Amino acid sequence: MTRIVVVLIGILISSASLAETYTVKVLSKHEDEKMVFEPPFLKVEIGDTVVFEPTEPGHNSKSVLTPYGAKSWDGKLDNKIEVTLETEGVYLYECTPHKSTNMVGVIQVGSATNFKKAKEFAEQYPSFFSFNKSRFSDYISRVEQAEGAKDN
Ligand SMILES: [Cu+2]
Repeated sequence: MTRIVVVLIGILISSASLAETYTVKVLSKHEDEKMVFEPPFLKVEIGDTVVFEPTEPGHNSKSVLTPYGAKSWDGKLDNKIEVTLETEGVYLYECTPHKSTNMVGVIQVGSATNFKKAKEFAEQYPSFFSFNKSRFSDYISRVEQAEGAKDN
């Protein structure tokens, strides 16, 4: 009995320590890009956490497309926000004040269950100006798709 408990605790500890935390910097300028998330594309596993770090003022992070059943987020301006991603699929997010300049990002959690929807959304994303117009599609193109994966 004691042995079973010890094994169970061991499993709990090892699975908890497997969850990772990633930081996305929210920037006004990065190299030759303006109004940008860094890194703009992340591939993580279910249960991992992404922290949006308000590195420079005047930005936020808000999800605009999440997989079915997943939690959305809506960060306040200049506030750090931590998002734990419990549902697999593709997540698209924006910085609300700079959506018109395509300040956007993509996170893939596990397999890309909603890839088609995400791609369509990104293609129709209203970009009022021509700045960085290809960003969403560039980031989406980095999503890894498993062969024969179903899409919902
Ligand atoms: Cu911004």
